[in-house]
Amino acid sequence: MENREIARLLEETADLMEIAGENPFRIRSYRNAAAAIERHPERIAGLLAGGAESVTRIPGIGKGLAAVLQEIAARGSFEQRDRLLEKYPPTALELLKIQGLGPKSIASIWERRRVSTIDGLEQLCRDHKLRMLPRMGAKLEEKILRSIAHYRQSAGRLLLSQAGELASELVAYLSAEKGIKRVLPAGSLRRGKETVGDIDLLVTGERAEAALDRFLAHPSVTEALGKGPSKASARFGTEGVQVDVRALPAASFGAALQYFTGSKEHNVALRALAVKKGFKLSEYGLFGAAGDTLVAGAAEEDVYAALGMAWIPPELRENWGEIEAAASGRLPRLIELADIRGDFHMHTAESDGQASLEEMAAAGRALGYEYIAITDHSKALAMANGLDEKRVIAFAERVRRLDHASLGIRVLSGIECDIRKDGSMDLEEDALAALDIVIGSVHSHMNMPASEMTGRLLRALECPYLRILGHPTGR
Ligand code: DGT
Ligand code: CA
Ligand code: CA
Repeated sequence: MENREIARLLEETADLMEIAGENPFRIRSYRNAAAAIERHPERIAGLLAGGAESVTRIPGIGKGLAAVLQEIAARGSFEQRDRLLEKYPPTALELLKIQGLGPKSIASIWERRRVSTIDGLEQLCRDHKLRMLPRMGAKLEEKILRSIAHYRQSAGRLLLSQAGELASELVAYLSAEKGIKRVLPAGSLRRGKETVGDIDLLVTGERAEAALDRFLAHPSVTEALGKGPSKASARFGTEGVQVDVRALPAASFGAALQYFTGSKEHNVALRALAVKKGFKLSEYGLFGAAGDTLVAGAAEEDVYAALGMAWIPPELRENWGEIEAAASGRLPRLIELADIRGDFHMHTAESDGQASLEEMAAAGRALGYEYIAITDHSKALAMANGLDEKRVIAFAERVRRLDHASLGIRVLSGIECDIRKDGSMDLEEDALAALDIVIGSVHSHMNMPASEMTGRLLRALECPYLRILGHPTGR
């Protein structure tokens, strides 16, 4: 099992413990351990082979958790998780993703109505039966119906970061097979979309077909969905993500990469243009109109070049005008990670971050940044140990005294000041004035009617010290 999967089991169990109303300190310890494991550079499964002591060295993992980890490594689950899953069906975990529904409500709905699925919950709301349960009302029913609609839109898709991690794990795994020359992600993952429906991998090399068997033999495959001579599909890992692997001959690898990178809209437009120019374009290559002479196929660049245009970065391939731009040499230069000169939003251990100011400065310098702004939470976020006016002023003073030359990076003093319900700022202006930069963010009362929320934000923007509006969409 990969660390990511072990971490997920622990997180899931912590969620179930929360639904069961168990000891908050134990729940915290599971979550902390999950975070530590996910971050840990070595494979936990490998470490465990050397005995329990090898994992108790990791901060956040004591003897009790080490035993749990050994049990997970041995049989893929552990006693406490099994016990909770007997009590609550696994679908209850999905209910936690519905905004507005906490673990206590989920437990109550299950105990009183035996409902543990999203469809069941939706029905309860539609039948106005949720409001009959203690501490629930008509307003909550409406809110939950909205949350369910929102959840369904994004359900089944992975965040780009998660898909990227899974894909690189698989790329490394498949590349280890002899006779495999290249393994590349295509599809929405290669286009850098925010979410990814399924992962598409392309393989080439004289033994590319062998990669299909190796893929299906991967220990994290949970369900094989099919295998043909040049394609295999399976559900993968605890997330159940679909992965499609295609084995391709080198001569058409570029054309296939172009085709399977998509988007579909980009492909349709490109194919129409090819036809207009007297070609035929498919995943097998760019051919003359008769379909028998291969014009381009081995490299993606050649396909675009033969169509009279510059190679188009995958991130632009959505048929939003990129084909016309490429044909007339007007493609924009994309912003790369290396273009980022600094970061204006970061928390430290002063509030709910984990590292100190000095550690953040060192990390910023290592990334090649010229500056960072430290912007911890303000006092309204008491749970995050937000700063009050006194601490803000002391912090601004501390930053002024820093020896920036020896830090090797410019550090600015800042705050992520909470915007109150009425649009006023959480801190007095004197304190805000002492800082280099002020971010204002909404963290509460997210469900106001649009006009009220707009009024609230406009009032916040009137504050003369506010320079940046934080996470305006609430994400
Ligand atoms: P996803 O998986 O929903 O995040 O989005 P994609 O873009 O990865 O879509 P997917 O996995 O269904 O297909 C991968 C690529 O294959 C897609 O971007 C373009 C190409 N493709 C798939 N179906 C068609 C089709 O019917 N026509 C054309 N022209 N291309 C297609
Ligand atoms: Ca895909
Ligand atoms: Ca696919």
